[in-house]
Amino acid sequence: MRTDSSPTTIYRKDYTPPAFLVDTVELGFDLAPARTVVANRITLRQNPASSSHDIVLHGEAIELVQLRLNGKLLAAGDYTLTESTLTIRKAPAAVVLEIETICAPVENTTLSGLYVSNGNFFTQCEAEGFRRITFFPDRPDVMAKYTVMLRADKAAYPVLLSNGNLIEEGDLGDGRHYAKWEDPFKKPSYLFALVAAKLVCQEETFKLADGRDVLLQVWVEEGNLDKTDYAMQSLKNSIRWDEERFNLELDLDRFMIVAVGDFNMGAMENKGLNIFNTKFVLANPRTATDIDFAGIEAVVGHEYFHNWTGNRVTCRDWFQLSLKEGLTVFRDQEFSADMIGTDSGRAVTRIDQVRTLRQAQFPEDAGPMAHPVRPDSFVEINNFYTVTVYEKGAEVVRMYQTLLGRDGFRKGMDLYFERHDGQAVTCDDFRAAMADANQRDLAQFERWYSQAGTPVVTARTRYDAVKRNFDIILSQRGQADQQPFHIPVAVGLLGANGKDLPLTLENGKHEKGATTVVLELTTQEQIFRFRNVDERPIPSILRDFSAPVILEYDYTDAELLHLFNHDSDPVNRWEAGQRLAMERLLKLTAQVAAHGAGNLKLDNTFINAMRTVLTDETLDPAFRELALILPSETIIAEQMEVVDPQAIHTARQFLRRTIGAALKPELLAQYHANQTPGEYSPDALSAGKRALKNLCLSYLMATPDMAELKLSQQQFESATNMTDRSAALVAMIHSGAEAGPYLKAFYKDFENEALVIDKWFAMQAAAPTTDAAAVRKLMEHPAFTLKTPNRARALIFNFTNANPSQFHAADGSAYAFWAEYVIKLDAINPQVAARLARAMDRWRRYAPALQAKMKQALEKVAAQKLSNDVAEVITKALA
Ligand code: 0A1
Ligand code: ZN
Repeated sequence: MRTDSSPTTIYRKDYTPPAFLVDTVELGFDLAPARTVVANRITLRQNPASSSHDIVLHGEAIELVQLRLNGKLLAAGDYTLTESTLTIRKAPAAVVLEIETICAPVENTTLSGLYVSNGNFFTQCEAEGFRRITFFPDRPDVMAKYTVMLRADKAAYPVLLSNGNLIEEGDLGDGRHYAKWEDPFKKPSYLFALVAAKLVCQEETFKLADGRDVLLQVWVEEGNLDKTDYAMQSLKNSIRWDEERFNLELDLDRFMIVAVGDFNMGAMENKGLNIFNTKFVLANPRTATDIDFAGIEAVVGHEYFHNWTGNRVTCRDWFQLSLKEGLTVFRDQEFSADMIGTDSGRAVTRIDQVRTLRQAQFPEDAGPMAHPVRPDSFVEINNFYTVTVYEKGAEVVRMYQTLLGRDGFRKGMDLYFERHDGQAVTCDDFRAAMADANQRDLAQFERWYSQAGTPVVTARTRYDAVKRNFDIILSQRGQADQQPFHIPVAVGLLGANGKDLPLTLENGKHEKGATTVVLELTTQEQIFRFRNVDERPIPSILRDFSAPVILEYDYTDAELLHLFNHDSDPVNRWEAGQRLAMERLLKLTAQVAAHGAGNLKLDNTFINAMRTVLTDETLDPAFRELALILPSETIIAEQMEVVDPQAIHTARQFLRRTIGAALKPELLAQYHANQTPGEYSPDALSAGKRALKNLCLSYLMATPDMAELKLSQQQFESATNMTDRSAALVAMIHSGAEAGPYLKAFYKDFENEALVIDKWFAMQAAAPTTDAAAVRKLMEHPAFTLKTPNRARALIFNFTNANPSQFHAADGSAYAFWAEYVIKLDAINPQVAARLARAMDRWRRYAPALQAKMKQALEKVAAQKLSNDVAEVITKALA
C-alpha cells in the first residue's frame, strides 16, 4: 500500500506537553477563492512543564511566504520545514512569531481547513484543520485568545463572521470591506472558525437566566429563511435547558449558527460560531421529515452544549475525544428526552439509542476498527469520530448517572467545572470529579475507557419457595485478558399478575418498596439475593438498558410474552418483543439457507403478540411502532456465526409479509386511526402517530394488492408534509411496485431542494431491488456529484450500508463498485472515503465465496496510493 508519506501510528502513552504555550493569536485574512493570504501573529512562551526549547508548528497544504521571530525575518536555514511541520530549534523563552502563508480554498475538496462551498468561504478545523490555514501548534492543549481580521470583496461576501464578538467593521475602498472579531475566551485552535459569504439570517434577542440579553442568529442562503424556525427554537430550548439542568449559562453576547451544504459531519461547535451541515438546520413541513426535525433539535443542542463540555473545558489530546463527545451526546440525549417530557416519550428516545448501539456500535466493537472509548493509538484521528467514542461514550457517562443518581451526577458535573474551567483535561479528570464529588471509588470504572469490545453479561436465576428467596446470578465476560467491568444492572421482578414486586435486596441499599434496583456487578460472577419473594417471579434485567452490554438469559417464550405484555420498564418491554422476533428470524434464516424459501411458517403466538401491541390504545403510538419494527438485517447478521445476507433478507421479508397479511384489518384500522389532520407539528405525539401509521402502510405494502397500492398513491398525492409523502414513496419503491411516475413527480417538485433530492437518491439506493448497476445508473443523473458529501452519502452509503442483500450480491458486483468509489472519493475527500471504506469491516464473517470477493475488493483498494485515512481502515480490515 502506498500513501503520501508512510502512515505513522500515534500512541496515547507518548503524550508530552507542548514545549511552548500560545497566549494570543492575531489572524488577518485576505480572502480570495484561489489565493487567500493569511497573516498570523502569535505570542508564545516556554512551557515550564516541558524541557524542550523547540517550537513545533504544524502546517499542511499551505505555502510559507515569510516568517519573523521577534521582528527579525528568518532565513530558510533558521528553521526546518517538512511536509507537515515547521520547527524552530532552541527558541528564546518569549517569542512573537509573524507568519505569512497562502492557501487555495477553492481547490480544497477535503472540506478540512478553509474551503469554498457554493461560492462562500467556510472553515472546519476539528480535528487538525487549523494547520491547513496557518502554521500553528495545532493541538487541543494549546489554548489562546484570538483576534481575527477578515477582508474580502463586499458584493460577493457581504457577511464576515468569526468567533466571539464583532468589534469593528467597515469599508476598505476598492469594493472590499473588513470585519474584526475578538473571542474573549481562550480556546484550542480546533474551535477557530470563519465564514465569509452571501447569507441572510433569522435573528432574535434572548434573555438569559441572569437577565443578560444575547443575540441569536441562524445564517442560511437566501431562499432558505423559511426553514430556520425550528433550529432557532431548538437553540433557545437548549440554552434554557442547560441553565435549568446544569446551571450552565451562555458566556457570550452573541451566538451564531451557520448552515453549509458541503460538510463532512453533522455540525461543529466552533466557539460562538457553530457551523452546521444544512441537514441539521433547514426544515419546514414540506421538505423535512419528523426524523429530520428531531435530528435538528438534537444536533443544535449537541453543539450548543459543547460550549461548556468541549469548549470551556476541552480535551488534553485527541485520545480524550470522548471526554467531550460522550458527555455531550449524553447531554443532547437527555435534552431531547426532556423536551418530550413524558416517561413514555423518554423511553422511546432510549429505545432509539439502544437500536443505534446495536446497529452500529456493537458491530464496530466486534470488528477490525474496534477501539476503547479512549483509544490507545490511531493513525488518522478523523477515523476516530466513531459510534464508540460518541454513543458508547455517552453510555459510559450515563452509567455514572445510573450509579450515582441524578443528584450525584450533577454534583460531579459541578465539581468538574469548578476544577477544570479553562483547561484541557483527560477522561480520568472527569472520572475523578464524579468520584470525589460523591465520595465514591470509581477506580474500576476506568476499564470502560480502556477495554474495547461489548461485554457479555449472563444471568441465571433460582427460586427457593420455602425460604422465599430469589437469586440472580450474574456473570460477565469480556475479551481475552480483560479485567471485569463495573456494570450497573438495573433489575425488576414481575409477578404472575404482571405487576412489579416490591424488592428487598439482601445487603443492598435501596428505598423501601422500590421496584427497580441497580445491581453493581464488579467481579466475574456475583449472586444477588432478593428476600421475601412470594412467587417465582419473571426477572426484568438490564432495565432502561442500564449498561452497554449483551445480556444472555434463557427466557422461555412464555416469559418473554409476559414481559412484552406487562413490563413496567418500556425498554425491556420492547426488548422482549425483539427477542421473540429474533428467535424466529434466526430460525427462518437457517431454514431458508438450508431448504430455500418454500414452506416457511410463523407461529400464531408471535402474530398474536404483535396484534396485541398494535391494537393496545393505552400505549403511545411511538412505542407501538418501535415494538412492531423487526430487528434490522444488520442486527440479525450480528447474531450469526456465518452471515448469509440473502437468507436473512428472505426470512425477514417473509416475516413482514406474514404479519402484513395476518394483521391486515388491524393494520388498516390503525392506519386510519393514526392520521394527523390539521396543521403539521413535529411534536413527539404527532410524530409517533405518523410513524405508526406509516409502519402500518409499509406492512400492508409488504404484499401489496390494488387497495394497498391505492392507499400509498393517495397518501403520496394528498400528503401535506414530507414525512407522509416520503413514507408513501418509500413504501411503493421498497415493495417493488411501479413507482416511476411518483419518483419523477417527487423529483420535479423538489428539484431545488438539495436535502430532498438527497432523500430521493437515498430511498432508491436502499430499495432491495436496487443493485450496483442501478446505482451506477443513478450516478449518471445530472444531480449526482461525489463532491458534496451529503449527496455521495445519500446514494453510495445508503446502498453499501442500508441495502445488505444487494451489497452482498453473489456476483461481487457491489464490492467492485465499492472499491471503485472508495478510490475515487479518496482523491476528493479522504474523510468521506474512509467512512465508505468501513462498509467492509465485517467481511470475515461472510461465507467463503463472498469473503473471497470482498477480500479481492479490499486488496484492490490497498494497491492504490491512498490517504492515511483510507489506508488505516483498509490495513486494519486486512490485518
Ligand atoms: N465536534 C463535532 C464533530 C465534528 C468532527 C470533525 C469535523 O470535521 C472533520 C466536523 C465535526 C461534533 O461532535 O458535533
Ligand atoms: Zn460533539
